[in-house]
Amino acid sequence: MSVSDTRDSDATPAPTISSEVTLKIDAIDRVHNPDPEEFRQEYVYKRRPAIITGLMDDWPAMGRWDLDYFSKHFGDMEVHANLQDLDSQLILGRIGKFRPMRLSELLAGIESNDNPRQAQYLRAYPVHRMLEHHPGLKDDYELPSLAPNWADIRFAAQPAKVTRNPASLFGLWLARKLLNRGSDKDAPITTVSSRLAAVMFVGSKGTITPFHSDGMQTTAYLSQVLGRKRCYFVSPEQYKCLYPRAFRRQFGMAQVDYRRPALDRHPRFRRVVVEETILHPGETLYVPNGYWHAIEALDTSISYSHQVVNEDNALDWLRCIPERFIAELYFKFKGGLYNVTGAKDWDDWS
Ligand SMILES: O=C(O)CCC(=O)C(=O)O
Ligand SMILES: [Fe+2]
Repeated sequence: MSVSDTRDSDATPAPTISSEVTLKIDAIDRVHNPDPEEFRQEYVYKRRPAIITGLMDDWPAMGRWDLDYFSKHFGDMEVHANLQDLDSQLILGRIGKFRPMRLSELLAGIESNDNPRQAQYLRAYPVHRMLEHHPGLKDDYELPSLAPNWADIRFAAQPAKVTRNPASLFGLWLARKLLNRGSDKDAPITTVSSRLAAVMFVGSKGTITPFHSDGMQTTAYLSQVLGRKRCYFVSPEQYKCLYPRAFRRQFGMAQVDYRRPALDRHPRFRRVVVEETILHPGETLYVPNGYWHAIEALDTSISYSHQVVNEDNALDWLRCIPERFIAELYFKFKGGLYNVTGAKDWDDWS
């Protein structure tokens, strides 16, 4: 497995995170077509983020996906556009407004945006809905064979190799049963469903997803098709520096604004150590479960994210389920789950 860490010689804008934190620039390993077992040893089990190169080399999406492609095939879909106001507080669920509109209208806005204080985003849109609309989309990409996904029917669940503990083995069996149901079936409300196995991101330069860790302890493989994205990472054990909201394992939402932190309210943020990298087209970002990340687009951008549950994190996922019911009630009480998480188009959470 060869590891490299070269920064592109292109002029890259200065980091936007508050200068109060310790920032490690270009701190994430790049690995080219890693052997799956080595990748697990070096990154998955050690819970280290990585950029994987070579995984998308054969994806037709690389030559196909641009704003015109999405307008042609999905333009008449009704979506919730996230209209981001970059001067406002950058906290998940608070960043700008959500407006229902046709995707074609949103794409036109993305194309013509020249206001650096605003950004338009189709954020975390469920790919299963796009596939229902235009089944040909499935030919454009491939799930990384590196990461079998129990939340997707195309991967048969593997017997557990990670433990001999009977209780854990039973848990893994149960998680597999709940997850491996096939993407054409209705999702029971008790699970992170196969419908959430993949989400799409299409946005203008400047879009932001503020610090969060992915809900229900899924791992993410974020494949970048168009444009560059700057990624900031905070390791799981530093979570207190980000002041997460309650139920951080189910909905990992930081309350600190990483660009303009209120240090009187969030003094621990000063102590955080942040790793930074820039993700380029053709590269796949591996985000370990529970790892905090904030992502901002340096160009007009299209990315495809696999949310993965398999034997590596299925027990963490399963443990989240009982608490999730309480979390849902709590956030509904706080003003509506959608308003809090900003996940407007996720029908599985309703
Ligand atoms: O690219 C983004 O804006 C966010 C991506 C992300 O958080 C994920 O794939 O888990
Ligand atoms: Fe994420």
